[in-house]
Amino acid sequence: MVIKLKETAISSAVAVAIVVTIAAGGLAAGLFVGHFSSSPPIEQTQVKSVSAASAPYQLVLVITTNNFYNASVGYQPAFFVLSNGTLESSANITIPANTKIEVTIINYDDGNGTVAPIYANVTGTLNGKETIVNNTNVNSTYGNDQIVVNGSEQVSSVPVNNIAHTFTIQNGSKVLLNIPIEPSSIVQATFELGPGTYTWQCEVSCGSGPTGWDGAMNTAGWMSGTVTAE
Ligand SMILES: [Cu+2]
Repeated sequence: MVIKLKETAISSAVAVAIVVTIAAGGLAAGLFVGHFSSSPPIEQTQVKSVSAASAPYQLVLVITTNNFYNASVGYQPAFFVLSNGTLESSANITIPANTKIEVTIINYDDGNGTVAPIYANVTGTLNGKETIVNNTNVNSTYGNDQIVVNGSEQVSSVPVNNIAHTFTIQNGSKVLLNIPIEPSSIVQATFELGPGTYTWQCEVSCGSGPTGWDGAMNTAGWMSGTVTAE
């Protein structure tokens, strides 16, 4: 009995699909061959191109801690690109040029470095802002800095002593993009880059050595790398 019901449901669904296909084909033929043939199906082409242009490109970066660097340095934090469910190297990040990029940075690290005050400001993003989705744990009310986080919070800067890492792109001394990232937080921002290859760098001294600028900080795929917009 059950099997028979399923069969009936499937065959009627197929029948409906065939009818719809024939109807759509007839409509399209009418538009092209009928007396509307001098004007193309404007509605359809416009809808397609607008939705494609306005959809931002999704870039997801993940910062993990305790990545083995080498025997003398030990473990270091590192940026990765989340791609099809896999953490891939952040050494050379490729994005489309002149396109809205919606970047989500998932940071599992609390950080232990210092940063120059200029990098406390959000720079180069839509409205000069970033959204901190959460700054300690999912469902927490207070983050480490005692900022109340109810779901998410839009900020144009982050307290300088509460930045674990940054995702920063500079052209010489000009800051093109700066996204400060709070400890154990998820940060979202939208930006756009013209074509070219840029250097990205975390500006928090989260690496090894006396200044914290060795190890991860000066190694591509850890706390620096390139961004190619093409
Ligand atoms: Cu860092």
